[in-house]
Amino acid sequence: MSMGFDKETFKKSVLFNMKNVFRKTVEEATPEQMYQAVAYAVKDVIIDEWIATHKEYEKQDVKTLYYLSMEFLMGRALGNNIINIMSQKEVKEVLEELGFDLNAIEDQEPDPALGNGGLGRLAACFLDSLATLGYPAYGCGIRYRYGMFKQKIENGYQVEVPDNWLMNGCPFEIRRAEYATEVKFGGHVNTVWEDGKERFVQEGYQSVRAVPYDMPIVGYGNNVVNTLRIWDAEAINTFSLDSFDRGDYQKAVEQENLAKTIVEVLYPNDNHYAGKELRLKQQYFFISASVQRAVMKYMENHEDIHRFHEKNVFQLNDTHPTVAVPELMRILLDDYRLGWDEAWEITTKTCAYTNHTIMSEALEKWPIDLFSRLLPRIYQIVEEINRRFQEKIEERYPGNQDKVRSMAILYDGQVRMAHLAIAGSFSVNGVARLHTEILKNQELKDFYEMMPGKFNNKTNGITQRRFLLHGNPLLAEWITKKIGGDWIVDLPHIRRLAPYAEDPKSRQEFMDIKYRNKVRLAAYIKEHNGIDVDPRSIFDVQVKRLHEYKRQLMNILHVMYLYNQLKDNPYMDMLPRTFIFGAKAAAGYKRAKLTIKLINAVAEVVNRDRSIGGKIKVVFIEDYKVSNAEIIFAAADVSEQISTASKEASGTGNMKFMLNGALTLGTMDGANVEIVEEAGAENAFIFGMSSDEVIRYEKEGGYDPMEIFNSDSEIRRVLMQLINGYYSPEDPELFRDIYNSLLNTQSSDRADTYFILKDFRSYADARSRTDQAYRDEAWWAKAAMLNVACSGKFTSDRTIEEYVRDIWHLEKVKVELEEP
Ligand code: GPU
Repeated sequence: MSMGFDKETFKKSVLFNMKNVFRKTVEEATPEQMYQAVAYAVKDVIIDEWIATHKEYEKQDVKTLYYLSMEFLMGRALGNNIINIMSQKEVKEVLEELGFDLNAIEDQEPDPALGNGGLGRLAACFLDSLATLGYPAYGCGIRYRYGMFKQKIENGYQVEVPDNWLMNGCPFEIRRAEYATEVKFGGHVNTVWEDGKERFVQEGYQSVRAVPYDMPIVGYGNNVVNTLRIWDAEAINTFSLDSFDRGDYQKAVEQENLAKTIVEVLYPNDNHYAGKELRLKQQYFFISASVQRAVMKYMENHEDIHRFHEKNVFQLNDTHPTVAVPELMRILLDDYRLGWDEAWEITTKTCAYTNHTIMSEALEKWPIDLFSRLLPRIYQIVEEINRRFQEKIEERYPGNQDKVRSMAILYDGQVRMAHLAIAGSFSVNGVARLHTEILKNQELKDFYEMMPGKFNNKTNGITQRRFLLHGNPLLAEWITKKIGGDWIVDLPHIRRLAPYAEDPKSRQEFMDIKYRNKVRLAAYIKEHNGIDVDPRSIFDVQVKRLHEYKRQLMNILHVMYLYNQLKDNPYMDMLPRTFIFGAKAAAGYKRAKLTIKLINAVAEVVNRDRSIGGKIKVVFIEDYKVSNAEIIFAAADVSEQISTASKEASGTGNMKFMLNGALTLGTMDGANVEIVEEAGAENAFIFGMSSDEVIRYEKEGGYDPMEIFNSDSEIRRVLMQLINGYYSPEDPELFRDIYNSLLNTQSSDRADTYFILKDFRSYADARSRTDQAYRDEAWWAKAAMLNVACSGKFTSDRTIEEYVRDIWHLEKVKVELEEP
């Protein structure tokens, strides 16, 4: 139990907050009001630790990490915070005494979904680990009014519903008006002379006031509370009629509107660059505010700006925050009047960049006209960075214009943000071993050759506190009973579970827990989808964003293929299997949305068909998000990780499944490679082309999906069902686009860009191997337990320790609480 926690005080605090916030007694309260009152009471406990942590940071004058990210996919805070202050048992008891159930109260909290998928969730896991390990860190981001949309399925189609997560307020956040800063857009740059030196001033700009809201990030049982700082935008001048008189009316209205729109909504694109002006505004808005504040904070208790990098490090979560490089330069040059070389040295010793994809459509390339119009002073600085960087390239490769062209920051009318990030950072890392190798040898080869020392790998990780301790309490308790609780803060200890994989009784206990978790998920599915699923069937799960490269289409095509086989032979020897999908598609991604419709259309036909004896069920879980993810991972038998090799930088869902004892059915892509290495190839089902083969086909051609269509009648039959109305009798042409994508050369792309038909047979074979393996329950239990036992590497605690050792160089801080 946490030092600062006392049951009676806590109960009083709940009652007090109920009265103070809602003017109600607990008996009169709705569950939602009870959630709020409990959250405020928990915040009361956290606040003392929060204050103590920051006192300690100041006292020790620590080096601080700023994790700069457009996305933080935090998920619900209440349950996690209660676990991390180690008071779950006590809070549960207090609530029971008051007549409430903790789980039901937790369910009242909206999921803060200020992120799309893996990249945003990684940021959230990192914050959890940083606090738990005691490292001084801020997450810096945007307080979007609307987060990731809520997904409704209507008539099989995805419908996007706005996510008004702040509707009832957020009890954990604190508005910090005292740290508000101004962020400027547009106008032009004027040169004035001052003390014989040029000074650049931005004039005729519009600006907004950036106001930070702080959320506590609670470490596990160590009194450390870090901060997620998300910025809201407000109008700089409250609207006044004077401005009308002064003729500034138009500008005042514009500034008001700018503030309103800038933080309005999270762009729902994952792994995709859309080039929207408002998105660039969002990027500069939160970066300028965060960097200004970091510099100000540093100067509050340091004299010498030249040593800024000794106390501060900025980690850029993909290229989205890359304007931090020219923004820090701007502050050093214009506000602190440093020379270019000294400013550049500080900047490049402060910034580090993480790459999260090699998909070319995700690369950010801003048109120069847009970029320079919106950020005129920043653009000037980028031009100078580019000029000097090109000089460096020429120095290194005299006369080699190809190198200059391939590496330039400004090229072909565009600002290439990845190149700016690499030039401006002292470290460039990929997120899994294979991904980093591909960066070094293919995508960023030229950069690697010129500056090999910058490149390093940091294989992703996940927090076991949320995805096992909170999400799977049955398994968590059982593990702790067997081997003690060290795994909670030191996941590699979980290897002590391995010997139990040999023990029949332990296997039985483990499988019973899996079964109970499947019952829990079945109940969720019944309640939310109205579908009955059999918890004794194999739960075969693919949950992640919908994207062609992740190949949900291959999965559902294979379900169609199995269904055909069953229709031909209803007595086919096949274990009952429930195929579970969960995925949001970007609102403008047509083919992804059509794939969701296809999955639901297949579900509609298959789930109703009594002739197949319930051997196949297909379930599409609506609104996949962090809170239901916790329930889904706990219940999975098979983890579908089937991206085209080379395309998934790492994946992190794969790790969450493993930790919960699902077996991986996957390609040798991303972190799957390392998962299989840890778990043993014999405890996974691997299939498909290697990344080398994929890359060779992409370079040299030689793949024709039509050959497969012509020679494989079963595949042909499945594909024909996309265009003969088998799953869409009311509109036989409905899935024509999907059919075309697999067989007809698209405008610029090869047909079947993601090698679905090429890998199909190998996938089908891997799936039938899982069916065979599941028949041997003892074997399956052992393999599943070994997956859990071997998951130690994939804790984000390990990832963070590697970032600290190789990149951030932070010191661990201990926080002692004074006796209450
Ligand atoms: N990722 Br770029 C996203 O979730 N969104 C993005 O915009 C970009 C990358 C993911 C990768 O696809 C996934 O493989 C990786 O595990 C994750 O970032 C975290 O590194």
